Amino acid sequence: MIELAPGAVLLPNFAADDLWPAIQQITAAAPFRHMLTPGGFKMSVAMTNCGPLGWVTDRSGYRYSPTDPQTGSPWPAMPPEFLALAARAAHLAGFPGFTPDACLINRYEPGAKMSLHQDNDEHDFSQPIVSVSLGLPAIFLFGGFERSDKAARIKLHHGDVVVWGGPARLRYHGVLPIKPGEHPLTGPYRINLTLRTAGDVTMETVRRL
Ligand code: MD6
Ligand code: FE
Repeated sequence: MIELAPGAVLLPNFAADDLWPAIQQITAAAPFRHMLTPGGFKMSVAMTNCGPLGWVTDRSGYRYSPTDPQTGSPWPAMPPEFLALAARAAHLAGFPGFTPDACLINRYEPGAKMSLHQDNDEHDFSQPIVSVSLGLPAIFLFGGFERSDKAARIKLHHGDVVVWGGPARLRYHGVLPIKPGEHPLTGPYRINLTLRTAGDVTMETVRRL
């Protein structure tokens, strides 16, 4: 376990290939799609979700939704092995009792990236986020509390898990453009799972940037 900052740890090679069949089942029911930002740009990362709540974005803003806007159906169920892995990782990192209600699944093709952002659409910042990297490696940007703060570059490999919460919960972070490659499990992609507690979104208002 490697401490990245107070409240943030890297668990190298913590996740196993056995998550892959569940990911394929989820994406068969709720396929990856390139969502629109509130500003109207198509995201380079393709996304889907599982669990009671899913993170979505479109012209009207960022928010959590209990249903897939593409089908109107609930998101696929959270696989028990996702919950178990997330709880185990969070516990090791000092956050016992983590029970996520949302899992965003990101798929990066070569060139896809994630600009610096804060995860602040959740209602309960006392809960951590567990992030699982699979497939092609990525350079993760781990910044400070202002967008302009200098960001550390951390290479994330297949199986690496990052847990962050507490004093690190609102740090800016992002992912540099993925380099082309071929991974035995995921082929030409990097897959990232982020498990969160979104909280009560029944009175949800959307965040516009
Ligand atoms: C990614 N991850 O690794 C994007 N957010 O593909 C995130 O945006 C992220 O890894 C919050 C906490 C952990 C993360
Ligand atoms: Fe994030």
